[in-house]
Amino acid sequence: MATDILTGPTILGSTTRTKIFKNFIDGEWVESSTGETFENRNPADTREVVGIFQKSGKEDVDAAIAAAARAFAKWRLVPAPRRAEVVYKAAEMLIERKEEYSRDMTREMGKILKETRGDVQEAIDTAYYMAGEGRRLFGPTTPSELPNKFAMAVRQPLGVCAMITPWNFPMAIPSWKLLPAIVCGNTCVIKPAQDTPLSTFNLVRTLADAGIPRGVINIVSGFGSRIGAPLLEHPEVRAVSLTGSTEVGRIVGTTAAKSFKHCSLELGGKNPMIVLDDANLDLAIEGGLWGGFGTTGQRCTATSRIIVQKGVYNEFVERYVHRAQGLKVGNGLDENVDMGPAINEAQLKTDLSYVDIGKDEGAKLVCGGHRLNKGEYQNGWFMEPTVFVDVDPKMRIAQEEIFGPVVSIIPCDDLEDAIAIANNIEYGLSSSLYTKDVNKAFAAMRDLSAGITYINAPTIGAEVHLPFGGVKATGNGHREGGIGAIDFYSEWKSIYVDYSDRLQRAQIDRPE
Ligand code: UN1
Repeated sequence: MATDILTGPTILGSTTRTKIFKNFIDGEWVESSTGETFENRNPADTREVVGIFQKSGKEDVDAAIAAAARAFAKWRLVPAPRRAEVVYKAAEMLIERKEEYSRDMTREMGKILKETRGDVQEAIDTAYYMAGEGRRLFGPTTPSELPNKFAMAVRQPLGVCAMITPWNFPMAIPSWKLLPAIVCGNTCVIKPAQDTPLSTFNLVRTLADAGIPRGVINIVSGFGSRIGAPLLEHPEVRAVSLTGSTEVGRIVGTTAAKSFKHCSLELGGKNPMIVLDDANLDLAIEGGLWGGFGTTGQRCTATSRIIVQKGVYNEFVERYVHRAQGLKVGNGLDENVDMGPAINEAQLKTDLSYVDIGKDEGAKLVCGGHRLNKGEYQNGWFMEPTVFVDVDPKMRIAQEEIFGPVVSIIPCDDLEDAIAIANNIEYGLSSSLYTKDVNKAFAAMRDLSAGITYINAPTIGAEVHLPFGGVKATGNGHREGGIGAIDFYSEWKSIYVDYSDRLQRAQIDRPE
């Protein structure tokens, strides 16, 4: 097999040679037909070029889809348990490569090593889970209403699936999509986020090393503006899966609808954590810091609103802010760092613009709010952990997804008030409640409108064998993770076998 990496030209001022990564199409590592490339730079130190990737065009997309379509003819006939064995083997290989891939991910994405190890682990967990599904893929058998007739439903693959993935979980999220898709017998073309293609390459390279046949998984790197439409509009593509913003989701959803493709959208969030007077405050503070500033707030599940009951409001705010001020910001490769940079300049600008928006709206800024760009920070996209208090739930900082380290703390009267505030929002991905009262916990589990609710834990940290996704503008009703993913990447075929040797008319012949 051709190598996936070329050694590129020496970059100015650097003594090391930068690696050039190629597309993976039909089992070969190939350069883009456009002849153009783009740089992947480290957001903690933009002097470092992590790799150079292909800036692909329509021709590359068409070649990848054609390869996937050819591979589908054979792959769908490979028994599912055998398909799953390759996925199992990839899990074992990922364990061996975990440290290397985690370091690569911190360099391209910025989040701290603890978290990038978690990201690779999430891909490993998904691989083991989906490998097991290869021996299930259960469907119902059921009695027929007629004698000597057998009835069942089986899962069938869809065909070529297109995946568009985000930069915040650059290995975990591609694994949520690719692994159930191939276990179900589909073939795939994936376009990784342009900020973080390397981690997706590492995942796909591992799957290739584990023995995925040529054409079953193809990677085309580049920019959505150029290759998004050719991927989404191609008649041969039967399913589309996107994790991204609500704005992009609307475009992808309407484009896919025109040719009746299955379409799974995982979009924005503005996730509330409720802290009641009876909560374990130490635990709630710890959870709120992890949920709010983990991944620099760049998770769709990030705890971006903390709704605190009046009896503990002042104490919570004081202690939370004190702890947030103590978080160490820096390069995620340093094990002492708690929070890495924003992914890129545009995201940092957005984060900072929301600081101004919050101030203009009259929210009280009590922590952070500034860019860090001196000394160790001068070459990265860093900002301080930022907290607004006394936030009105209608303010933009409490309604819009920022995707940065900006937390809004909102006072509330009681659980009922808290749930009303929590639900009065466009999104509905994750939610959480801190209380020791089991009655209140169960009421919240029922009434919070979100795809995920945590009790006594923050809004982040979903496990891969449970459904992942949200309500309202967070998605279009599909779920990733667990059996939801199998449901998306397969479709039902109902089968009737009549062994009576005579015409039996359903609904008309009604035997005694
Ligand atoms: C995302 O933010 O896009 O539940 C995914 C979590 C992670 C996945 C987050 N396991 O926070």
